[in-house]
Amino acid sequence: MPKQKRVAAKNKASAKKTKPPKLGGAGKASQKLTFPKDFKWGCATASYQIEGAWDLDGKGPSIWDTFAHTPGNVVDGDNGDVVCDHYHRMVDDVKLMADLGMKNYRFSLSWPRMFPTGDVKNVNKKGVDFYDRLIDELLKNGIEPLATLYHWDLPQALQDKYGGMLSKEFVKDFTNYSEKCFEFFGDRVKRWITFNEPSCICVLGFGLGMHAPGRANNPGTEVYLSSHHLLLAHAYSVDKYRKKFQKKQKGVIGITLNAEWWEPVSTHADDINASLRAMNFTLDFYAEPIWGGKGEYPKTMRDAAGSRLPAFSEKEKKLIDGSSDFFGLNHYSTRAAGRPSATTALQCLPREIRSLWSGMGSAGKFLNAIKPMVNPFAASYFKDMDISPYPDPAGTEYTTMRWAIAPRGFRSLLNYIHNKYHPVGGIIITENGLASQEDTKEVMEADKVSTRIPFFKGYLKEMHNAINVDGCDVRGYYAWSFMDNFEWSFGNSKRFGLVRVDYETLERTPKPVAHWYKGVMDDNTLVID
Ligand code: GBH
Repeated sequence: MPKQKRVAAKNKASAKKTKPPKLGGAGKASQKLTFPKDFKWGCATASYQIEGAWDLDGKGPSIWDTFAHTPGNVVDGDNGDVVCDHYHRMVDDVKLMADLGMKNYRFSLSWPRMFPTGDVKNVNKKGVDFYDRLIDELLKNGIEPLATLYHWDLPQALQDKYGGMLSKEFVKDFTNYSEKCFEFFGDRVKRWITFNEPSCICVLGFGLGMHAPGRANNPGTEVYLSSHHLLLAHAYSVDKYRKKFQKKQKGVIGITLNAEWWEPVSTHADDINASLRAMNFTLDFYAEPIWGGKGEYPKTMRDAAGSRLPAFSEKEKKLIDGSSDFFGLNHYSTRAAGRPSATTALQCLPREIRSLWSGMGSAGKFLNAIKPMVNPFAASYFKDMDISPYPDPAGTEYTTMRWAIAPRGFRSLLNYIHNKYHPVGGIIITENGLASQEDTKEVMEADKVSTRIPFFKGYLKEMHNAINVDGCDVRGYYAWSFMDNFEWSFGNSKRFGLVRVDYETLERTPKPVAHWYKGVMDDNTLVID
């Protein structure tokens, strides 16, 4: 049998053997896991993924409009032109949120909707008005807003003008933009996030070219340069808030980082070091400057990248050190890491191909994206990291993104962050969730037996363990996402919502998981039966 077929047959056989994880058994008393008092429960979305109205009422184009409008970048040629049309359905959406028991809602502000050219001197009144109405509507419905200033939709004008985040000019423009937002909305918004997921922005946008602005040309420098400017923009913006607004507005401001948990594939020191390097290059890259106490990048990264990784000046170090009132964390999955090995990297290729390729739209794009990972000659962020992914343990289950379902990894990650950084203000989970296939009404009705509710049960249970057993300071949880939406380069093909969106009729239908989640939020308690 050719090797490929053998592997496929083996996968099929092992898929048959593995049953869905049992969370307790019949006859066992159900377990009630209560969360800390004042725990913040809610859900999250982002502007480009739900709003639509991409060119209405004076909005300027963002780099995601440009990226999605370029053929070959997004699966099925999908884009955010209309998606959920939240821009026109906002009042009903907020009402539905309230009906589903949401007390907290994380959304993002679209910079080019309010400032079409990116420049704060040129304000689009109608764009500001939309967010004014959204915030008022939320408060009217007893929902506390958490606003993200940047969830990936940079004004295209700033990309054109100076290369966006590749230029230090970005720092000033972002700080000015954020200042306007504090001014406009800070009387009502008491929780702010500067950037959503620096690692995705810079690694996918400037390393793999899989996200806007779609660059993969110089992954050995541009990932670092864009990250550096992003962190500076974050620090200056927080400084602005603290000095000019915080006392009066009495809010908090922080940043959201994304991280997988990288589990060492063996107890061999080389593998343990490799898994730590993976944590350094993904999470600590952005966490250490902010919470590490010195305003510096991880030593492993400085050693590996040398002068390609810019250094902070003494003044900048002071500014960035401690520049977050809480630790925002987005978490989705766990992976195995070990010492570099061409063999295991190849073994993992089927998984990378499935998840990466289906997100790349075209073969040419995909090849372009894996070049920086596999080219042994060119300097790259990936080469600097110097690890290999290893295959997941047999029997691992996956979401439809091909991300492993591994709740224990969530607990490990929370412990890692808590023990390494002890963040003031605690950790807030600003995203966690899954895509699962729900293309038909029948499948949706069967959600109780699909992966969705068990996924949340598993992850919430491990979060509870991290809090109650391990003593981690976790203060909130926002499920991703309120409704199905535009999943970036995967387009509308992946459904992350608690609420189903029919993209033909734009009808919203809460999935069974939404009703289940309401129970958890209402009682501040997770029941495992
Ligand atoms: C977030 O990013 C975004 O903030 C949000 O907009 C998006 O819709 C949502 O998540 C869902 O994707 O193949 O096992 O190595 C997600 C960040 C980075 C999480 C890559 C999963 C790969 C997992 N993702 N990561 S794995």
